[in-house]
Amino acid sequence: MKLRNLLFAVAAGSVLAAPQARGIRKRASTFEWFGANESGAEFGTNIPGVYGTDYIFPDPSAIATLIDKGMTIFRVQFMMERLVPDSLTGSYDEEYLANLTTVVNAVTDSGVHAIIDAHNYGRYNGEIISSTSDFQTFWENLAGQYKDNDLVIFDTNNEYNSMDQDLVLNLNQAAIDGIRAAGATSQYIFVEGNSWTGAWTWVDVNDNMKNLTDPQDKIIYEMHQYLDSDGSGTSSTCESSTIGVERVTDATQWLKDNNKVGILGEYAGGDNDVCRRAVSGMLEYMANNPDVWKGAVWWAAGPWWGDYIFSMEPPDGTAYTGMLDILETYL
Ligand SMILES: *[C@@H]1O[C@H](CO)[C@@H](O)[C@H](O)[C@H]1NC(C)=O
Ligand SMILES: *[C@@H]1O[C@H](CO)[C@@H](O)[C@H](O)[C@H]1NC(C)=O
Ligand SMILES: CC(=O)N[C@H]1CO[C@H](CO)[C@@H](O)[C@@H]1O
Repeated sequence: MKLRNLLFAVAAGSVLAAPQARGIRKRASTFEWFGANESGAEFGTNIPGVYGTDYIFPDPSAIATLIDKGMTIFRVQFMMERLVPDSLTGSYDEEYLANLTTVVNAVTDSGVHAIIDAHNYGRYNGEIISSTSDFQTFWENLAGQYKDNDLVIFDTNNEYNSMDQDLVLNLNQAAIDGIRAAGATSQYIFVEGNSWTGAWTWVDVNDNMKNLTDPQDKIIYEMHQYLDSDGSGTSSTCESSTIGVERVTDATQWLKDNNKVGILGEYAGGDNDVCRRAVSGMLEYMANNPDVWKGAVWWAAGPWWGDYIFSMEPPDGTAYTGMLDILETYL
């Protein structure tokens, strides 16, 4: 795998003519992981919805293109209601599971990591998940499906928000306990916090998350950070050219103070000069703190983004053509 990563780095280096022309220098990556979200299977509001109409699975050939660029991690979204239609502890829609597994295997067969992201905001069928025991069973069952694949990473849930803070802690702990109970002992677990797991509010909101425990000691704190004025990731305008660093500084100190490690599981900025500076400044700052930051995952690639402001989908996504040169300095 190390050799493979080295080969990717060499391959990425060969396409750096354009980035250098835009004033970006190649630096040796300090990140363990660097990649993109792979969206589609969680799309739409119809449940279960119709494959090809309401939702789609990511395209393995597009993922292969990003791997060739040097990306080493992909966060694959899915919707829990589609995977387990009856209840959190119920049986699978086997076809949806098989389709998810096809994407996961396409990633891991290439020797890079796949994050399985339950993209549910701490909710199931619109209700906040309140049973930690059901949630533990959900994760024990799902981890059982992937326990022999070391390159799978479990992401307990996307962006808990507007929930009781103890419940967020307890749901994450239940997920960890379920995953380990399934015999999945080698995989990393990405935990997320309340308030959409924002890095900028992490210290104020999610301090109790330091109490999570894992017998395998493989917890990674996944935070998200957007750089528009309200931090929602809905505008291509960034607050300032230094906003990236500013918004992750306190969280960086929290990780250091508590001997934790983190990953930026979602981030993005529009294809414009202010955002380019804001994104590269943030990544540079994180790369200079490699003891606590293990990587960053762009939001987002996927086949259905069209002309979305942050699309990393080859061959013509806005960020793929406009921002990848910045990311490539870290690949
Ligand atoms: C799974 O993917 C196949 C295409 O590969 C599609 O025909 C089928 O409808 C999908 N099923 C689900 C439940 O997503
Ligand atoms: C965290 O754990 C410590 C002891 O291990 C305990 O005193 C404290 O109350 C816990 N905090 C939260 C928010 O659970
Ligand atoms: C910031 C952002 O792009 N958020 C998106 C996250 O993914 C969900 C579902 O895929 C979208 O609805 C959000 O807009």
